Amino acid sequence: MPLAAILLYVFVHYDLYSFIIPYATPHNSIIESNPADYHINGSTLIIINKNGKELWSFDTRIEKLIEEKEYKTQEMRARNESRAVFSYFIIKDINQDGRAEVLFSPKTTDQYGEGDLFCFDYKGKKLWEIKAGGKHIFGPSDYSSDYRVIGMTTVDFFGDGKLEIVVNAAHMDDFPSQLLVLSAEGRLIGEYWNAGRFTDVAFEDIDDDGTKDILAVGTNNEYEKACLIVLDPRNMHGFSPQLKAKYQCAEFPPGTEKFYILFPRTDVDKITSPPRDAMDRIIILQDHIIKATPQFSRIDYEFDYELGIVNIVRHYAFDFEYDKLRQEGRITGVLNDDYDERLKAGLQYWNGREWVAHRAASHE
Ligand SMILES: [Ca+2]
Ligand SMILES: [Ca+2]
Repeated sequence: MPLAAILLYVFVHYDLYSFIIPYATPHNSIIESNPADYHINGSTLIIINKNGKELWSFDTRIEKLIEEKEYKTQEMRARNESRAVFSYFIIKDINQDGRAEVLFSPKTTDQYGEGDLFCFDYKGKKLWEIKAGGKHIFGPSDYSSDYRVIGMTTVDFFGDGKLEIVVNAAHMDDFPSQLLVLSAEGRLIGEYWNAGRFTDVAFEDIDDDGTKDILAVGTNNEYEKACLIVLDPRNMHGFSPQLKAKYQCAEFPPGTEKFYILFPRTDVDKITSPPRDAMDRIIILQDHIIKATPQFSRIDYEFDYELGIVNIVRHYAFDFEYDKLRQEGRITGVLNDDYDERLKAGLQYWNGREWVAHRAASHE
């Protein structure tokens, strides 16, 4: 080997090793010490790294903690379904410090004693904790502070890389439900109360001001209808628009939602389904379309980003059910364009004072 080649060989290898070796060790140690997965053993959460080695554990002291497989089933749903099924457990670098945090909400077999959400750093140090819900009076009744965390999800609302946490919480026994937005540090950014469960959320900057908006859907118990609520995470307070005193909470101001829309019941779902409808899911489509689908009729309602209705899509299953009920004499009517127009006209928007049958914002 000529001398020049030997020198080149030494130089290249020296160079490679001088870069690889010093960086290899800390990099591996980050992977080694980073939370990657978990087990649940009795009342204890056990955090493991990607090689399955135990890193640390946290004893919830809850004897009736649900089993690991139930946590993992929920995670699978969150991953596989096209709706944001809220997780009970998230491992993610939410504060952008290069290490994974662990977000954990203990779930119990009888669903009582829930409502806590913990955030741990990669070493198992508790960074913060919150308790969802609270003791409030709605109408004439006291509602206890027994709330469940239905689930949570993370989203970067402000485009700074740090993740905010959206928590879906619900009273154990009745309608009060709370959607919370927390910063990566656990600070409460906003909370909105609804007289009915939240079932799905989507995040999209619909007014193009640089902050993602929250499109939350669920049910409203007073009206027994599916609902769509548009919220700005920077200005999120108060309670859903309710007319009956039973559903109102004197402690909360009127809600700061941008839009609140109720969806019409169909003649089919009133016959075949339980009294109260709820939204199954919300999805943002291409071309600035928001698609919301109530769970019984499965009819797709497509809105533009100003929440005007642009399209209604009925599916085969609904038409089939309709024909069947018509043949049985339980429904009179025809499925045609007029039918769809009546559905569109059946949408109700809250205009800050009352429900109206045309597009309106809550605060205009
Ligand atoms: Ca982190
Ligand atoms: Ca926005």
